Amino acid sequence: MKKKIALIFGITGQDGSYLAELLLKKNYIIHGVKRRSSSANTERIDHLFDSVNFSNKNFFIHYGDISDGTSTLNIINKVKPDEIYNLAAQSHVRVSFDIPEYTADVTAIGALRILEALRILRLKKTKYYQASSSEMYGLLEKKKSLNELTPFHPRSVYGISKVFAFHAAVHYREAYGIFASNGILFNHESPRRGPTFVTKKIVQGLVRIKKGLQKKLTLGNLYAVRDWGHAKDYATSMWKILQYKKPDNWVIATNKETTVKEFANRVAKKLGFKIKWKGKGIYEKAINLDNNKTIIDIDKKFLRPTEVDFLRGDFSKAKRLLKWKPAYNTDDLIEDMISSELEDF
Ligand code: NAP
Ligand code: G4F
Repeated sequence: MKKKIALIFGITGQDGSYLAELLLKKNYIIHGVKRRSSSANTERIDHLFDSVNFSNKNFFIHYGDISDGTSTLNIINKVKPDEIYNLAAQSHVRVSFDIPEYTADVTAIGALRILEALRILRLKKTKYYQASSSEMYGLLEKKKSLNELTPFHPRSVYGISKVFAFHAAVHYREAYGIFASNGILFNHESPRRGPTFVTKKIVQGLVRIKKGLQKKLTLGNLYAVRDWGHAKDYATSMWKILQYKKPDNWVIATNKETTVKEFANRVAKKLGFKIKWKGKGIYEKAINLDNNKTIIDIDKKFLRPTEVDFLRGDFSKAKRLLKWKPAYNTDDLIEDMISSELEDF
């Protein structure tokens, strides 16, 4: 049987690396797009290919950038993939307050460039996956589990850009018959998570404190609620979304909520710290009861001008129709992140 060909934009990122592993196991030929950078940015995928020659027999890397429409179209035309996964984005919400125009160009218009390439090249059989985000929901009227019908009210240019890309996928589906699906993924983490996202920052920080390499961990809003799953589970959902009989929008989540503070408490406990919180607002801090020193404090530079206070996803549609459900719960995720962090010592 002819092997399926997948083209992954964002292959060097957390999700791209897990998706590439999954698709290689499923006997796909993988083409990935990598940005040029002055230092190595392939550490998450180096185990999958020959990083000097940029290939193995089922794995090929192309230089590209979704802010460059011509190269994006050329790569798609050359590869003529069965499936395109658009995971490429300026994916950091806080950073999107600092570089809004760039974020919109990559995260919103980048998705449009891929869809336009599909339209211009008339690649009607190529399926398109858009990495949509729970960040699109933003400001909520009520704290409840969010589903495919919940309206969007984004709270950052990142969220606005994802709403644009979401609707672009729906529009190209309706206007041109392109198989374009949205995975509305809630937060998902792993040992490969970028170091400035809060889960990785907490795990890395507290492990380093344990090892005597760092004095304290400084965070922002402790009371934001997130629905945290494992990126490995979420990569499986992306593939399932494109195997479904028709294009659609899908919520992928765990339907469990945890605050940033609870997440930090659980990591601290698993590492054997005894901590006590005191103070309020930006003066709140956690004391390490073994030495009476501050182990976690707050700095307002990590707060956002507007925050998404609450995210919890109802994934019942994906469970029913895609037969997808998460294998990892939040505790399993924390265990995996801690044990991987400890392996580095
Ligand atoms: P990530 O680790 O930040 O990876 C983003 C990827 O996009 C990286 O490979 C990055 O390349 C690439 N990229 C950035 N700008 C690009 C450009 N102009 N052209 C081509 N590639 C570019 O993010 P992730 O956590 O894997 O998330 C994957 C996707 O899902 C993103 O679109 C994100 O917004 C979305 N999402 C993530 C979550 C989550 O909780 N993780 C939830 C919902 C949606 P470099 O390696 O060179 O930086
Ligand atoms: O880890 P975060 O930066 O993730 P955030 O903003 O929820 O965005 C992630 O999930 C989205 C899906 O909902 C993705 F679309 C997006 O690409 C990204 O992967 O922050 C989580 C929460 C926020 O409420 C933030 O204010 O943690 C709070 N927080 C508290 N202290 C912090 C910190 N966030 C970061 N990054 N750093 C802190 O020190």
